[in-house]
Amino acid sequence: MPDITNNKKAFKRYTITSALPYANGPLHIGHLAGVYVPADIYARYLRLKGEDVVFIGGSDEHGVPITIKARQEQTSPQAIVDRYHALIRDSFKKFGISFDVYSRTSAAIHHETASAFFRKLYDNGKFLEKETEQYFDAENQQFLADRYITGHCPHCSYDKAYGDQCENCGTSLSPTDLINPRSVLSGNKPVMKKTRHWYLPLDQYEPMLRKWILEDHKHDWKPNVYGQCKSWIDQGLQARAVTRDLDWGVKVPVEGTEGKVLYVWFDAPIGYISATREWGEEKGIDWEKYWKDPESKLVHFIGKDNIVFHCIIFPCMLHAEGSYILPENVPANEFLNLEGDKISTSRNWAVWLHEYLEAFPGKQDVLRYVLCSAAPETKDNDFTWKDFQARNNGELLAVFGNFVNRTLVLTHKYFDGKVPAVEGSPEDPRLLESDQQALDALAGFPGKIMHSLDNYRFREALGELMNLARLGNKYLTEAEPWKLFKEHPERVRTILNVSLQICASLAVLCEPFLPFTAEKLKKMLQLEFAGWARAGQAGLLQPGHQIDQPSLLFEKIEDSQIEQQVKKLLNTRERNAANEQSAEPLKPAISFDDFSRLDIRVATVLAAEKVPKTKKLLKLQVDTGVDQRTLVSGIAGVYEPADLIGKRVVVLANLEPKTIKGIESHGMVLMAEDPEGDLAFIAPEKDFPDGSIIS
Ligand code: B3M
Ligand code: ZN
Repeated sequence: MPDITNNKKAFKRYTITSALPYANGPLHIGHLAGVYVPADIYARYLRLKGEDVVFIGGSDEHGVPITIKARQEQTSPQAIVDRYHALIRDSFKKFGISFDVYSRTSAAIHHETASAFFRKLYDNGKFLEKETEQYFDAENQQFLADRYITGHCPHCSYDKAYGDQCENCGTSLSPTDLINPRSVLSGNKPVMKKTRHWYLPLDQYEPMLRKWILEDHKHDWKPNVYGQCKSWIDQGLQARAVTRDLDWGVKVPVEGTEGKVLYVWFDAPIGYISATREWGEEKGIDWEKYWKDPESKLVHFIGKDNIVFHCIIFPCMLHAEGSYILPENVPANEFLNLEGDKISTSRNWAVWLHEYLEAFPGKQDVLRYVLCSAAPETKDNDFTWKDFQARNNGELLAVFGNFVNRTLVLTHKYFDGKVPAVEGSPEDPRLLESDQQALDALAGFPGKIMHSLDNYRFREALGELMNLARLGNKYLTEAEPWKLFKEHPERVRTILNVSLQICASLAVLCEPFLPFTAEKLKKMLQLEFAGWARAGQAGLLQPGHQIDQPSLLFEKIEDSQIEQQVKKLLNTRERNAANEQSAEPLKPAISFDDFSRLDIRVATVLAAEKVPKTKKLLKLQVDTGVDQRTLVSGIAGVYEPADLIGKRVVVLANLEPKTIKGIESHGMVLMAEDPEGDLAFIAPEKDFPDGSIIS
């Protein structure tokens, strides 16, 4: 991993953004691990150092996934985003993600900001205007952008690739790349229709990107991020459409463009700017310098699927606008898997944050800890409940919690909760070598943790924090003050003073990672504000300082609690397996009108015979209550003709007649089919007269 602390440029302030989650579903552990825990650690760390920081978050409320969800639930996009924006914001708050502002892209200030941004580029001739043919759903009278169209992926043949991306192989696509394209709205084959759009000519920015990324950031960007950018640039960049024919989004601010909005990936990153503006205007702070002053450091926290948008497209937009700085770093993470499988919303393969809190109330820091320890920083990583339990019981509880608790309990036991002074008798040195070693090691920790954090190595930083707790635990265990009090009370004073200094530094240094624990521990130690600079020093707690009664920082997580979670996932896995085996995917929604055009009724089989020279077909004579008619049905393999006479069936009576093997078939007998292809007639539960309507 690159090390950027050696050629560190000094910055006056920090603008930290975290990807804006789509407001079309709740948050899960993958979101936290990949983006928000690292971003929050970074923001808290910088604040603790006294830096000027704005930490930006918000909901991404435009885009096709949201309108599709609204359609599925037969409600408005606004209702969908209102619901999830509230849920998401609440989860972030509960997990201590310390945004300075959490905004949303349906806010008026965002529409205004994004619109002005587009308009400036438009007025300065930064776009190409092109008329092209695009897929159109004739039945729904709608252009099929992005996720409104699906088909086979040209790279991996996955049959549910979208018009903007294949979720199986990760390739980004355009609708015309899809093989056998279908409208998500109607299931129909789309037609081509002319439309006019604006494009950002990325190819024109290639020299700028080459210099800025491939040269200037060769050594400080993560290899996965740098590598993706290099491959994009080397493949040759193309103009990208930044508008869409949709009615949900930021309207294109150009006359005569009704029915067109900004592409969601054009407006969403501007959401970072709108949110900063909202924050600045509310607080009376000059927000623009956070985006325009070269002494501001802009850092984007994102997942790996967003790299191209944050490293190539958005920087081109910012550059084209002309007054903005570019990101200094984009420490994108890989993905977090769950118990060996890819996290998936549609398959409910996830640990949802709101459900976690129901199962483990008050244990936000435990999840933050585990997710940071297992963060997918350099490769995809796996979350397992066993690991979760082991890290809580074996690390947080057995090391951190145990050390702090023993120190505080002993301080109360021997010294009524007053910090003892380091003391010695004239013939004793005040500090033994072991004490001095512990204090020296303590002094080195803030620097080590800082070095890791400055390089976005959050796992490593957390590992160092735990090493400090380990140091304390070992020191206390080996010093055995409980055996010394009677004969050498002055040793006990020294040992507990040293242990308390370690506790105090832990309280300061753990704050970015474990904010709730830090707060509790500071309260127990009655430690008033102490910034990063004081950590590691032996004088954080002065002799005579009164500390509070200790309470446990962490609790044991029992096997039964873990088994419950594992069982829940096993159930999901079973359900998914059953669904994947048996159920065909749902067909696109139809209107009630569509349905009511079907004439389906109860009928009785009057006669049945095999259709000559076929294996499967039977010719049936049925009474539909309104007429007697002939129809042909493919059930000879399942039913013997003789067994069918008098059988109750259900018939689609207004299907247009069709000639099959020379016989005119008037309608269709409805049947159920299981995954193995076995067939069975369906019929009303009660003995209803022929002609009864099914509706
Ligand atoms: N909403 C995509 C995502 O959640 C998108 C991020 C926008 S960041 C400007 O993966
Ligand atoms: Zn694919």
